[in-house]
Amino acid sequence: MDFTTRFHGQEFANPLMNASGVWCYDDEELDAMGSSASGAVVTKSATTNFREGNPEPRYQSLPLGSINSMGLPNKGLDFYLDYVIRQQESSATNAQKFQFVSIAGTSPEEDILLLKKIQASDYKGFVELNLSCPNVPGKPQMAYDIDATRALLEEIFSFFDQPLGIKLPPFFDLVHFDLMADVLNDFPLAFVNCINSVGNGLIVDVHTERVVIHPKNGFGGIGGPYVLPTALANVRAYAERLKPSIRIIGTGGVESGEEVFLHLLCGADMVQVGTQLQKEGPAVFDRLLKELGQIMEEKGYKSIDEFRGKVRNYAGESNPRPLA
Ligand code: IRO
Repeated sequence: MDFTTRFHGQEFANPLMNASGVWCYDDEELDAMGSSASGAVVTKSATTNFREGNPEPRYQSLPLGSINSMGLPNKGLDFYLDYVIRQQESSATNAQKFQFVSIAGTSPEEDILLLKKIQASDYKGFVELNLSCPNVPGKPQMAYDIDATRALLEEIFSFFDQPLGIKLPPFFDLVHFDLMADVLNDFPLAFVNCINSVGNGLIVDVHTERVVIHPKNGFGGIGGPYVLPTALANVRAYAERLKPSIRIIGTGGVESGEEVFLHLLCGADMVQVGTQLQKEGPAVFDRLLKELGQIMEEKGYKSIDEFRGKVRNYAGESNPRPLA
């Protein structure tokens, strides 16, 4: 089965990646992702300096997904740049996988400083700018402010010339998709990644009558099967609205090969896995590829490009985007 995925001139063995935040915090986790069957790897969203993150417990696995309020724990941008540059310069067969560095300043000013640091480094690859972290107390999810997002992108593209994508929070109103797509289409963005966790959900244990995580009185980002319809809607909404040069990474609700297939069918170029990777560890990628291969075989597809973006409306018509 041919899972080969082209993404802005880069070729990956398959479209699967970790979602930033899961299995990408330190050397040990990143090495394990490197050895996994994933097509690519993204690093934990980085700030300028090391951050401890929020108090524990800050992650809870749930029957239908997960809730987290990690609070951006990370080892600082230098650590992730060094790691990825080392991998890229190595002769390892998996060196090609390390093409995505995620950053998340706690202010627009910090985002700019992080990007200037990347620009001045030897890193060559994609940058995923996270404008949607829901868990830093007192800090809004930047991308919900559409005017502020435009202003930030204007400043970024006045100096930054490496391939940049942004990680978006979920939107729920078609007018919001229109407004955000109008902003994104005005910039030479390489990709959008949708969606981040559904921010500020609340999980309450009926027996103890308590919330299940400590930070923010229990409010946290929801992931996993709970969010699949929202994730697919966001992927499809941007596939219908963005210019073809802005590619799409689909994230949210992948448990099996079926959800990988659905993300691709709705228009995702690559697909990230968060909650299920946390549950199952990096071996999840072998299973997902096997299951995706079985679905493709049953349907008679030999490559992903044969069905990518071709979801049909109720009348049976499809409106795929041009391929990468
Ligand atoms: O709490 C986190 O570290 C976190 C981040 I930066 C994010 O973008 N999304 C998420 O669910 N958790």
